[in-house]
Amino acid sequence: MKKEIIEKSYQLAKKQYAEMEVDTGKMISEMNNIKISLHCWQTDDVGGFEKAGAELSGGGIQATGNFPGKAKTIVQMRSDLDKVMSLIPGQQRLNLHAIYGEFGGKPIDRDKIELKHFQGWINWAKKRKIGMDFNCTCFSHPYADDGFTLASKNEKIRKFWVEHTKRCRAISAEMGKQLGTPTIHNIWIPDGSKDTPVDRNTLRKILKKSLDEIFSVKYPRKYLKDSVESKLFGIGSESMVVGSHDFYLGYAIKNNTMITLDNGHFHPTEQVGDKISSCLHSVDEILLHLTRGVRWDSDHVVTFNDEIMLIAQEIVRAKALNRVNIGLDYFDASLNRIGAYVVGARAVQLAFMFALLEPWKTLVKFEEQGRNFERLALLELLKTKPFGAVWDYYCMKNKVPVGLDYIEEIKKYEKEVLLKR
Ligand code: RNT
Ligand code: ZN
Repeated sequence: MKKEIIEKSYQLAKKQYAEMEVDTGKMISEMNNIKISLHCWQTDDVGGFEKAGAELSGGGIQATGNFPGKAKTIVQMRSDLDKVMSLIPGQQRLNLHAIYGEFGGKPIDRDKIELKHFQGWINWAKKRKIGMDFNCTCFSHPYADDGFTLASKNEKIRKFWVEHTKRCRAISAEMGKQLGTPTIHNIWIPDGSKDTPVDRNTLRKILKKSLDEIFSVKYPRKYLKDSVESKLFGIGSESMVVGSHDFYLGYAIKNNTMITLDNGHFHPTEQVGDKISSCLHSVDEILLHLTRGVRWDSDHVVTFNDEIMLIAQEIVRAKALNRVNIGLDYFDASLNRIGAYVVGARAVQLAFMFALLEPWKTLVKFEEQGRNFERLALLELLKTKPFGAVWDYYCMKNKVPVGLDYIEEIKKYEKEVLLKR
C-alpha cells in the first residue's frame, strides 16, 4: 500500500474518531504497551527438542496437518520467531515450554532439567530486549501416558512431575531475574478421565497436595509470577478434568497465584470476556491463552472474532491492561506456520486497537441513563468506523508490512527457508 494513502486515510479516520471524542494518537501510544507472549510451539506443532523428530503425544491436545517447513531445531525455531516478530508491530515476549531446552542431543529427563538448558534462550531474549514466559511440560512423556501427572495416584509418577514443575519454576525465576521482567510460569496438566469417575475428590486432593508442594518454594514476584490453567475437557478426559475452573480459581485466590483463562477451555456458550472483571476482584492478575476453538478446543489460529473482541473490550473497559497478561495458544500445522502465527497475533492486536477506539464516556453515559437502544446503536456504528485505517497507520509507524504486504515476505521465507528443511 502507498504511504500517502495510508497517511491520508489515517488523517480522515482520526477526524472521524475525534468527532466521537476518541483520541487515536493516545490509543496508539497505549497499543505500544500491550505485549503479546508468543508461544514458540506454533512453529513446530508442540514437538520440542528432547530428541530428534519429537512429536506431541497425549495430553488430549492435537496439532493436525502436515504443511512443510516445521521447525526441527532450535536454530530453525529462532529463525522462525525472528521472522514472526519482524512482521508484528510492537515488542513482544517469548513463551517457552520446558521441552524446548538445549539438551545437546543427550536424553535429559524432565526431572533433571536445569537452567543451563535454557541459558541460550535467555541470552537470545536478552539480545532482543524481550521478556520470557515458561511452562512445565506435563505431556508427551511415558509418565503421562495413563492420563495423570500431578494428580497421579502413583507416588513415583506424582513425585516425578512435582520435581519437574519445581525445576521449571526455579528456571523461570532465574529467567525473570536475568531479563529484568518477571517470567510467568504456567501450570497446565492434562489429568482427567474419559469416563465418569466415582472418586473425583481424591484426585483433586492429590492435585492440591502436589501444587502445595510445588508452591512451598517461594520466589520474589519481581522474578516469577505463577499461574494455573483450568480446562473443561480434552480428548480422553471428556467426563472430568481434575484441574477444573472452579478448582483452580479457588486455588489461585487462596494461594495468591494468577489464573490462566484459555478461551478454548470453557463451555462454548461461556464467555471468557465476561470472566475478566469477575476474576479480577479476587486475583491480582490473569494470564490469557488466546485461541480459536472450532466445535471443540481445536486450537485454530486466532481471528478477529466476537470472542476475542469481547475479551479485549472487557480488559480495556475494566482499565485492566496492567493486570492481564496476554499469551497466544494455538497450533495449526495445516498452513504456513509463520503465516498462521502472524495472522493470529495481528488479530489479537487489532482487537485491542478496536477496543481502545471505543467512545467509552458516551457509552457509559447511555448505559447509566438507561438509554439502551442508543448504546446498542453506537456499538453497531463502531463496527463501520475506519479502524482499519488506524491499524494500517499503526503498522506503518512500527515499520512492519501494511495490509497484505506481509504475504510476500512469508512466501519468500517459505521458498528460501521453510521448503528447504
Ligand atoms: C492445553 C492447554 C495448554 C497447552 C500448551 C501447549 O489444552 O491449553 O496451555 O495448549 O501448554
Ligand atoms: Zn492453554
